[in-house]
Amino acid sequence: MSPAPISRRRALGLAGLGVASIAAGTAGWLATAQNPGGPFHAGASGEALREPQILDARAGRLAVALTAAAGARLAGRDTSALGYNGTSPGPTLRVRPGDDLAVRVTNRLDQPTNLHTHDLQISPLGNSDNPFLRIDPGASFDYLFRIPPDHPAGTHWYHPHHHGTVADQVFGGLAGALLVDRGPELPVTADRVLVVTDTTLDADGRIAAAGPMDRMMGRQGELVLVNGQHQPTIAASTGSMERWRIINGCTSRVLALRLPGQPLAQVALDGAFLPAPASTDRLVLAPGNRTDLLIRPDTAGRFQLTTDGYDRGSTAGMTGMGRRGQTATSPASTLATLTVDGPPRQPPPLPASLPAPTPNTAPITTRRRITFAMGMGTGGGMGPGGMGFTIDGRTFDPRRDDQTVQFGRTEEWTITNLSPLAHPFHLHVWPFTVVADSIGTPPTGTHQGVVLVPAQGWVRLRIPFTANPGRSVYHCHILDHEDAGMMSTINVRA
Ligand SMILES: [Cu+2]
Repeated sequence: MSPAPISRRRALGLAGLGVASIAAGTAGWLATAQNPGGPFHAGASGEALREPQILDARAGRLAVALTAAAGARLAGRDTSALGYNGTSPGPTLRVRPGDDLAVRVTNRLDQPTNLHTHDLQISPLGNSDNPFLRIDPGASFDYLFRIPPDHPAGTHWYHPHHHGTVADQVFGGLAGALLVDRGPELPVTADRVLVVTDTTLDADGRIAAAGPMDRMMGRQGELVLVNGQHQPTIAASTGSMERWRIINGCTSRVLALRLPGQPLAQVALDGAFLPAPASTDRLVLAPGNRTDLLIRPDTAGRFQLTTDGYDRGSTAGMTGMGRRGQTATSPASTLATLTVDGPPRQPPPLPASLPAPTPNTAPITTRRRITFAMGMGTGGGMGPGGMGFTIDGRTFDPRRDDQTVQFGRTEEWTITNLSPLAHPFHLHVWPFTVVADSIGTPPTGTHQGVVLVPAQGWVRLRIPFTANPGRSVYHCHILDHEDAGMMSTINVRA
């Protein structure tokens, strides 16, 4: 196969967001008026959900080679999307607390890449989860991720994190699940990984290039995929209890999950158990967030896992953007169908409690204010479409320390968003608890790694810096914004 270099991909000129994707029946026919290369025809919809290959640690170690290259099967067709070892998502890496995870990343792309183990609580230094590393085209790099023995069990993911190429590579298909597993913690009949990604392909299976408006608003794909499949089917029996680990691996799309006819019992968020299952009928996941759900069907039927439309804000009223501006809605979409067979049967009860991390109650030693902003022609350099994306008035400079933190302390950060778009805040390596926000979201009772900061709103976080000293980053997880400079450095000094 001859990989299609990204730089030579045909620009498809997608006209901003809200490009409608029309799925007709189960054939998965997708159309867009703006796609001069013709619509992409999904090769298969409704086929049984497949899981990425699971690579398991043995005797305390998992050594894997991941080659990032063009060429992956998506929506039942061979495409020139990007994959790890030829698949998108890449293999699921499963380790236990205390294990060593050794990953040799080989870059067969035509631009630099690297690897981020999203929300693993490990060192950000050296050849560990170091976002400042760069793997050039043709080169390989050996990572060693040492999982601490007291690391919580949970659902994480991995993806590239080289500043400037992250959105292209994740939208291209580079992502995979990374599970820390202590063994059977929940009495489930099935334990599934659902990696949700989105992308846009032309008739020839090439990834659409993003235009300035896509980069400004955060690109969203016309195709929403689960484990690289278009609207797959998940078969279950009555009386079962399944664990679904759902990863929002989309570049910018917010998922507002629903499964009408089945309550969603959330048991974990971002790789950390809640204190007890929380039942809901709609669950919002920003890009980078994960949730673990228990699904307990008691009668036969077909149930659609969908995402509602989600309003991420708009640029209306911003200087230079016109009165109507551009809206940034994540469109509604069907992700998968659950088919349940069997006579009516009661599933096992939900667990009464869950092994949530012990809440941090240390006194707050430092309070910081962090401000996200975007503006036309304002400070911090010019991003896509002339829009600047800043944190505290500046764009990313890897040489500068933006926050210096004393190791061992617990801090309170208030993230204020002056812009009319919601931005997901992500801090590497050090999970936080959301104490409060501007829209009154109830506390989750556990820690997390990504939180959506409401448009013109704020969130307040408690962050223990009690493990893993070193230098890393925090940023907007709309990956186009991160690439435009909405990222800062943090140095946690022992
Ligand atoms: Cu952003």
